[in-house]
Amino acid sequence: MSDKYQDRIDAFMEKMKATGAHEVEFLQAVEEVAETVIPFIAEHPIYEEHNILERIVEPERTIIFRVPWLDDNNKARINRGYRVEFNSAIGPYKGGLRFHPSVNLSILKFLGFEQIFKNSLTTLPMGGGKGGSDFDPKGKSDAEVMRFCQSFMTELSRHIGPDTDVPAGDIGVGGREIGYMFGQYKRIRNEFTGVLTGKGRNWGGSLIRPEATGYGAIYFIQNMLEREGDNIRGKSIAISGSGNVAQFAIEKVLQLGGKVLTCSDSQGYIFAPDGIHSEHLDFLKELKNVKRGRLSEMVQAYPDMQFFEGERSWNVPTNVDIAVPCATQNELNEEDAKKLIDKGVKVVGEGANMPCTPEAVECFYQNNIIFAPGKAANAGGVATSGLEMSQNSLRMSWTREEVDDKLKAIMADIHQQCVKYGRGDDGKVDYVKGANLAGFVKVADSMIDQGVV
Ligand code: NDP
Ligand code: 2IT
Repeated sequence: MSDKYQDRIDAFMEKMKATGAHEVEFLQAVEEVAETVIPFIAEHPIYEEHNILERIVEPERTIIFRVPWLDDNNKARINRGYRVEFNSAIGPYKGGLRFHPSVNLSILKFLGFEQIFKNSLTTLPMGGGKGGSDFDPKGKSDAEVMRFCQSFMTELSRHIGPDTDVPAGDIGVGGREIGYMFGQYKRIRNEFTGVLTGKGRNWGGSLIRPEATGYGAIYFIQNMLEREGDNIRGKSIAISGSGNVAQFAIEKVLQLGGKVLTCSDSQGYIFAPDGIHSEHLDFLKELKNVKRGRLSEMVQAYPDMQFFEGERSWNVPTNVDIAVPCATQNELNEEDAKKLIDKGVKVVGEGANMPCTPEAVECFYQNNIIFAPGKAANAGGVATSGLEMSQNSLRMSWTREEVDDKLKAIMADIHQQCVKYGRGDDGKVDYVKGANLAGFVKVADSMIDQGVV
């Protein structure tokens, strides 16, 4: 972050606010990119000549639609559906679908914008997109979720395709929802294609895709530690969330010999003084993925654990070496960052998208905490979606080991790209800068090659 360019950054952000001041999450994501990209552009005027920054912050297309469905009492219900097709310079739009009551256009634009850079970092040919709905799957029957997914896909199917736009899961969208949406797409189009990723194993899914985001985040943290001559073995780790990303981040930490002290859901967090073991993790997966229960139920089965209602994992009562937020955006603020620093945290890796507020990130930066932004650390999920697309095109499937090796190699490559673009004169790596610049250059150069479209 350079003071020299602050006026230009401020002027750019003022212009953004003039047309969309209410899109707070989107502005937050744009500002983080602008802070590193504007100084870079000043030194590389070709991007200025082609006005790339102003072009890249405008989605190519935004689709908003009504999603009518019948609940179990035959009452008509309505939700709003979205797909933000943000940037297709390096490949078909690619990115998840989120079903959560908080979903709005600002949140989906922030996620779609992040996805452009993340997908570029994976080295695979994928553009950026995101979509979803304010539908809340919690408390709904399987039949209600199916009817919602079918209605959502009835409209979405007009806009997507295996060479156009390939959605996947995100918060509230897992294997069950992808299955219902895939079935409806196939029925409407009479086509069995790789139009979605995160599919079931029997119908075109890739091994390791469910694990990929959590595993990838821990591989990335391992890469950062190795650069310091260290590793995860024996480290104490605070994790937030208890969904797809958190579950497999926990699993990989256990495999690498680390100790996970916490996980959480929207109602509170669990503290496991002796660490979460594989038996606990099996219980957690069953509880969240099959029974669709609440995390607080875990302490009934394991009385040695404690549940802190209404609190976040960052209140963990003991020291921690590493924090991995895996729940949602802005779930770790400046106060939380200070608490973690007081507890001895040395490394923070974002498993979720933008879970740390800008103030928290600044606090980590000022205190020399090694910090990995989501667009680098959680890119393993979409990278493995890219591998699923390749397998679908080849009409082949790779083994667990093959996919896992490719995932590891991609995470190591992303780490290298961050080091290349983010290393300072003192040898320290600014991973935010590195990820933004490495992600930006490939997309920007492709936009220049393809003209004003
Ligand atoms: P899941 O729906 O599987 O799990 C989400 C978890 O986060 C749950 O524990 C949920 O608790 C918690 N959570 C969600 N919203 C809130 C909130 N507003 N406040 C507190 N806790 C909340 O989602 P994923 O694990 O797939 O996604 C988690 C994060 O990782 C998101 O930021 C997502 O964008 C990101 N991500 C996901 C990828 C993927 O492949 N799935 C890839 C890359 C990033 P509760 O059950 O109580 O709602
Ligand atoms: O935020 C993300 O990268 C995802 N939710 C995964 C997207 C994908 O297409 O696999």
